[in-house]
Amino acid sequence: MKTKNLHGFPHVPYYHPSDFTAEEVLSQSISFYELMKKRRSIREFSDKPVDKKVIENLLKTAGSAPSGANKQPWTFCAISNLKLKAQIRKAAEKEEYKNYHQRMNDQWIKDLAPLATDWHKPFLEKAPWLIVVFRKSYELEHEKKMTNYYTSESVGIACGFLISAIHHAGLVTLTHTPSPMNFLSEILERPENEKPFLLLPVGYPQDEVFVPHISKKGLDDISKFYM
Ligand code: IYR
Repeated sequence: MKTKNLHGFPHVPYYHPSDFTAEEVLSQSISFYELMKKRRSIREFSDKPVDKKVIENLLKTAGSAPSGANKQPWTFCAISNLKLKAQIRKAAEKEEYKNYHQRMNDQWIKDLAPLATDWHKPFLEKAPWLIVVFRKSYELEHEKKMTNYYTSESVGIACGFLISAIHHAGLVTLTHTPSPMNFLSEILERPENEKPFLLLPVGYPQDEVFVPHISKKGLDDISKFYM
């Protein structure tokens, strides 16, 4: 393979996935938007199984995300074990009960009302897979702490890849953030350098699912062009 040395490190040719014309670039940008805008957070899952191979591919996509100094500061725990899922549901509902009854202020409760959520989290058992994403703020190398960089940004981007891959595969998820989440470290026996970041139940939706009638801001509201 052709290589080039830059600052003493080997660089390999970048193979662009295709040579699209400007028209094709436009049509690609439209078709991806058309696909992604159909994505919704789904809380009602079918118990139809999803093959482990599918989850592996989704995680490989997440792992292809960019990260600070390419440190890849993440661990994706994929759980289909019924006992573990039941344990996670029980612990999450305990925290969520406190959230909905004490911790969230009136404004927060009001903001959540259109989503019709509450402290019950049956999807944590019903979805065939739970993916718990952990953020590694440092690595332990020979008992030495090696700091990772921009870990929240990096893991956030990897989660974006993962959510897009789940949707592209025809499956559904929701971004569940039970708070506090440390029970996940205990149940999954994660090391000290890993902190729970996000929980994604993954599976097929139930036969008939209704989602909140909400809309996204328009381009003018989210962007400003400087030309
Ligand atoms: N974590 C809680 C509450 C919740 C918070 C936000 I911000 C949401 O967008 C949705 C829910 C729960 O999962 O119910």
